[in-house]
Amino acid sequence: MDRRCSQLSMPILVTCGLPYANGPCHLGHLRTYVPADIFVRGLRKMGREVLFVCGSDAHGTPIVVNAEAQGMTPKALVTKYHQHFDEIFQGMEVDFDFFGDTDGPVSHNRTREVVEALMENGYVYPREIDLAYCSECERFLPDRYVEGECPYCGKPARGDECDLGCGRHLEPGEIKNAICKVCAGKAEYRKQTHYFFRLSGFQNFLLEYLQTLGGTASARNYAIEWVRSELKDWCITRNMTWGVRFPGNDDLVVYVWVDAPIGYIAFTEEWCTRSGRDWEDYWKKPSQIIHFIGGDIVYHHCIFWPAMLEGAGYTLPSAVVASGMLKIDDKKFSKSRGNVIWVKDDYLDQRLHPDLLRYYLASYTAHNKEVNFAWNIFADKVNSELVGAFGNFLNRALTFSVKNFEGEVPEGKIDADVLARIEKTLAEVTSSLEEYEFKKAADSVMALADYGNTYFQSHEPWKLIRSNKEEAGSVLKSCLQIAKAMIILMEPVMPAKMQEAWRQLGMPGEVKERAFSDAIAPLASGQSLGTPEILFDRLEEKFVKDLESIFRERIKEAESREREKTDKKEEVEKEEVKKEEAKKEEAKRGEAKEGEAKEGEAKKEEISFEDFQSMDIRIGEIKSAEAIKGSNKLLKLKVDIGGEVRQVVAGIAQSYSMDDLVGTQVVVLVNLQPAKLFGIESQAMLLAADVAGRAVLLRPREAVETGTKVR
Ligand code: B3M
Ligand code: ZN
Repeated sequence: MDRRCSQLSMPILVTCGLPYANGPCHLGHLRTYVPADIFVRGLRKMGREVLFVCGSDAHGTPIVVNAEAQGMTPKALVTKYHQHFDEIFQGMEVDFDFFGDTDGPVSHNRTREVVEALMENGYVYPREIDLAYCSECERFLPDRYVEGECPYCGKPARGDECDLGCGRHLEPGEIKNAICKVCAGKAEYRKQTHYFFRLSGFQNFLLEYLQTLGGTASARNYAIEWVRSELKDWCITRNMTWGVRFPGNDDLVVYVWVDAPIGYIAFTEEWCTRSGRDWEDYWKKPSQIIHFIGGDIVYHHCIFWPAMLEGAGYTLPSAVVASGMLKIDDKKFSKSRGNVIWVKDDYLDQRLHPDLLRYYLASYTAHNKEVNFAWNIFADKVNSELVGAFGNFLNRALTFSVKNFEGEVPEGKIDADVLARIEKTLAEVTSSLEEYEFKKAADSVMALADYGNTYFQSHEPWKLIRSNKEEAGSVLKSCLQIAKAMIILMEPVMPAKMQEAWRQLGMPGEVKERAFSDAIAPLASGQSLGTPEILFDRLEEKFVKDLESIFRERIKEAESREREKTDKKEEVEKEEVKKEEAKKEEAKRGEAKEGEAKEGEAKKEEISFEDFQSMDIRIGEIKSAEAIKGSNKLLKLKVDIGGEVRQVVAGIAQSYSMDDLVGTQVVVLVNLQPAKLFGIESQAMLLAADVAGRAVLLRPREAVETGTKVR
């Protein structure tokens, strides 16, 4: 977090990305919520007052489509999953002060207020657009109601995103060859007036704002790059009835990505009303607003959301903390392929303790990196780290003291080295949490446990107790002090288990309420200890195998489901393959020359540095792009290479739309022999990555002067 801000006593608000109330909670969700909860608990232990809110995302077409499919109203579906998430969060000890939903009246009102403010300030304008319309169903087809082809990469796309291809956000009307999702009929395009948010007007503001944005560096850097390259205005209305009515036009609702983040404000308001506080302290005055989100919604939180807040006159977020994605068994998480762990069915209902999973998620890797989950790794971590190191130390220190010192903290002096070691850990834990380094925090408490085990082992209290009871007392008192520190410092990660350990240590009250600094407050000799018990149980092999087989069964089922689908589709696909091949043939003929360079791709001989230097590679800027008659792969481009404009023929028509290319900086091989393609001379070559036959252009990471040399 921003240290400068944390010095001042500004109100702190922490939020988590809102889960769609559209399906059960899976491990991918927890990747964001658990670390956020750890962070909040940590801040509170540093003496800061923090408000922690979240809620269900109730709107958007997936919810309506899904509700229809299940024969429910959207409201009923939302209620069902809202309750589910609420239960899971309690079960996982993710302890929001308020967990709302975006269909509540406060959310509706706040959304309308923000949109009206944007309209008054001139950031919203109407525009007539061509929208997919199904004449069979007599309706416009917003977002998930429509399927078709991505206009940029040609892959199958649905609604507002190209999820199987280039991943772009798709604006209404952009999708090609639209098909109605309800009746499967071919859609037509009809004109209708929609409302746009003038995001393009916020470029300078965002560039400046993003420089100061805290949180994970990768989120900030991605956002800066996007803002530099281009900002398109966003269509913020949809043809639906489920959602927040657009002010002044009752036939439209606002796009879900408008009202979803406004939920953060509404939930703050709802909590404030209950607690007699003023929500404006968070959203209208200087405050610290920290958003925890999944790495896939950085664009919405670092670009769209701050622009909206700025345009409507609200306080801007001070940090966006983006978590890395989750993999299962090293494979991409996928519900349809069965590669998923459901938090309720697969974890909590198996009577697994929430703290084990919290520890796994916090300590597997850095917050911005990808986490891999597998049951065997989980079991290894539990058995070696929690049972073998952490639990073992607590149990040894406690059992020995109870047995040899009448169940009390012994007389004696705490070792100065021990106190210094605890102080070091305390400093590491606080600074790691402030920097969103949850793994570092958990690791440093674990290192303290290792230190404790070594300390106990090397001081041999089982011998000392016979030769020098007083010294044995000091050793044990030091060990119990380490135990106390471990419990306090680990509480944010494993709250329930640490409370249990706290009780065993004989400490009164709740460890949750104890400040981190209490870790060095010395234990009082003579204080009664509790009854030592095993804190973490070993996960037995048989149990782990059973968990694995549940998971494998699910994958198998998904595979056979997929196979059925594929069988049906096969005929259709065969046809498509034929067409595809014909297309490729045609392209090959056109690019015989370009293809030459590709030969011998597998193995290439070493070249000298001089060989490399003989290539003149420069940064160019595309000035214009035109289709080439007879080729659906090639485009004719004019590229400025620094004071000179070259004509380039490039095989990128299927990867990019022509409008998109103009103004883009590219990497150009300038001194390649000219060649003729489709009868047109190409005087240079653009460098691109070959992604399974699709050309992905290389570009400088930031804008540089045209003509800059590449070395
Ligand atoms: N409901 C879920 C997602 O895209 C979406 C988040 C909203 S946060 C304001 O991850
Ligand atoms: Zn695409």
